[in-house]
Amino acid sequence: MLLEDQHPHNKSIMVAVLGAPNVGKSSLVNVLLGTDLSVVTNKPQTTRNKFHCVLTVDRTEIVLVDTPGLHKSSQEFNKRLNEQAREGTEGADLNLLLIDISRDVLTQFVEFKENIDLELGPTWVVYTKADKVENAEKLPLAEVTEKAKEILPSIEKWFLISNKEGTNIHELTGAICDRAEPGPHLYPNGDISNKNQRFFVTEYIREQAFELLKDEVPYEVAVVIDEYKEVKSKTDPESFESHISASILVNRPSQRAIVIGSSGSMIKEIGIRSRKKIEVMTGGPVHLNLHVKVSPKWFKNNFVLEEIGLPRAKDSARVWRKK
Ligand SMILES: Nc1nc2c(ncn2[C@@H]2O[C@H](COP(=O)(O)OP(=O)(O)OP(=O)(O)O)[C@@H](O)[C@H]2O)c(=O)[nH]1
Ligand SMILES: [Mg+2]
Repeated sequence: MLLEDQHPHNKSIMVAVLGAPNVGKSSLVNVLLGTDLSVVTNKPQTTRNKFHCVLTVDRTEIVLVDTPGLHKSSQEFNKRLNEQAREGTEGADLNLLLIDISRDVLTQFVEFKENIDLELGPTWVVYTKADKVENAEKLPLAEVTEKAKEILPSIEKWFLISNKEGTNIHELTGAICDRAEPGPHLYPNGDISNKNQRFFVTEYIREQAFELLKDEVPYEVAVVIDEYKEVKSKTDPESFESHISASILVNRPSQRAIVIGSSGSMIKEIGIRSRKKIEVMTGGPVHLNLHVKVSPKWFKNNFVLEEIGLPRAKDSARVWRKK
């Protein structure tokens, strides 16, 4: 019998999605996938981990690697985010470098080059947010891209897209498929990510915390799962419900009060909104129990950082000595 992942017409390609914070990387991943898997907010540094999102077009598997936005920072936490982005390029056959055309374009290339600090393989520039600029298609993007090649010689071609309006998404998908080489699929069993449901539960809770909280609070929030159980439904023994307890970690007691909100209104809203998205993912009812815990300077604590999938970076400043 012919194994499905070894079908002679199978093709596969791994594509790293890179760029500064807030340029629309996770939005593009979701638009290509056709589902809201990756978290998107209007605040920069929403994505904290690199991970695979899998899309299959006919016999071509496209493994998209969403990554955190690359930026300059001397803080340990941000260094680990940048490291995730750099690691996202490992094994990639193609890099998509996203550039927001509603911001200064050449500066983004220069800063990207400084922050990635790696020799990149084949790279396509994807200019995003075309809908935000009037007559965007008339911008001299061909000339700009030529200049950008002096900074990043691995650039091969460019696209102008809008995630919001779907402009040129079809063309981009087609070009990626054409670029894929014959070979077995990395995810032959139909998995759509290399991260499990626990990961996405923490992401969907954090996404709502990011959306609803202001100032520094979203950046000083992390989410960890305390308990995750699938139990048979009492009303319908054929189906399952998820019982999930999670903690929202904050840095200071004052932030705990903010995340709880007056009479618990904020934590209730975070719970209601994130539960809806978790239920879509699990396909069944979810009982979500949220707690807020003060964990001072959790973003400098190696154990917490490891737990939320941010291991030490090559340029980590601190040496975590054993006692
Ligand atoms: N108008 C417009 N807004 C967009 C477009 N693409 C993304 N956005 C918005 O830009 C913001 C950031 O989008 P994300 O997809 O989270 O950006 P990101 O690059 O993944 O950001 P980080 O994870 O923080 O690095 C969100 O408010 C999106 O709705 C687009 O094509 N047009
Ligand atoms: Mg993102």
